[in-house]
Amino acid sequence: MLAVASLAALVVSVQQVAAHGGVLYYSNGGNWYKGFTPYNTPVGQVTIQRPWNAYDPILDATAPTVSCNDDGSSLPAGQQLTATVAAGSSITAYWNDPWPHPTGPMLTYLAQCPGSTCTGVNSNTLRWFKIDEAGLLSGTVATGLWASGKMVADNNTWTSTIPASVPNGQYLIRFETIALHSMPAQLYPECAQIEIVGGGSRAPTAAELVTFPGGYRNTDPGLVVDLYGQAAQTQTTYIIPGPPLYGSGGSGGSNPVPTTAAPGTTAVPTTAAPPPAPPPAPTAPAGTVAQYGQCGGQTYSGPTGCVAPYTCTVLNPYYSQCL
Ligand SMILES: *[C@@H]1O[C@H](CO)[C@@H](O)[C@H](O)[C@H]1NC(C)=O
Ligand SMILES: [Cu+2]
Repeated sequence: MLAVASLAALVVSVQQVAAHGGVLYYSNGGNWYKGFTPYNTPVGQVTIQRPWNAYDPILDATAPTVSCNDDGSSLPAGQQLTATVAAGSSITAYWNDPWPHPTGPMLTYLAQCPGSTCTGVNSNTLRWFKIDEAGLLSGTVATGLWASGKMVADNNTWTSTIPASVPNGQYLIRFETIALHSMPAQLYPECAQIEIVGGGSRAPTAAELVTFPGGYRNTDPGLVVDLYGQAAQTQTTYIIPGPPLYGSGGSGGSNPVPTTAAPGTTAVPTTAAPPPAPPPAPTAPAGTVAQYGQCGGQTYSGPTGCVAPYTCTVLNPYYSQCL
């Protein structure tokens, strides 16, 4: 009887493994780091990764767990390690093999911790900036090559470079893949602790920083993609969710990224004492929507007219945008 019960439990756990997963290892500069082992007690686990307890996706992009998975709090000091990582070097995250979801973006974020260690720091209190992003690499939304498809092809790994300009310090690095094969989108974030050395002096700007939760809305165009609808057959653009890329003004990928700050936000200079905040930009007349603003969609009830010269463009049934 006992053997039968154990077998049933094993079958359930194997099915979970087959359906979803997360980051199991990291590598950087020739060093190999084993991640946390979910479904196991944290007792005795020693790793740079923040603990996470299930292979399940996060389906609410505003959930507290969106920062570092469920629940992402650190191991006790002594068990929670921090990898030393050189600015300018690349760091690779290894998802379980095979990663089952080849349709969606890949994103990598950093958040600096106050004080001398990230151990014990609540990831929900940090401000994150995006150092890497890739979405639809080629083809159409329905049948094209997605960044997560490339991740699967590359031995279920994604490699991001720590920008050389990032200041030294204690950071959480947050690798994320988002799977779009069903709605709501499935978010798979995972965090690890790193100390960046040999870095630069460009702090992220205010416009580049977000909190998690806070960085995404469930209505973000990149989270409400219908892969199976009519529009996806011909659509070749995909808007990656989250803030503008650190140090950007543009993206390295094929995705349109706003090159101007969102209305009402102002990039803060990184050096010198801040001058008094400039007066807010004049608000658009009622009933008009600024560039990149939402102007339509199935559950949308706001204004639908765009500020000249932009036109309201249907990106999918759930989201139209002034472009
Ligand atoms: C592929 O990933 C596995 C971990 O999933 C790792 O052990 C192996 O070394 C990787 N292979 C290559 C060629 O990098
Ligand atoms: Cu899954």
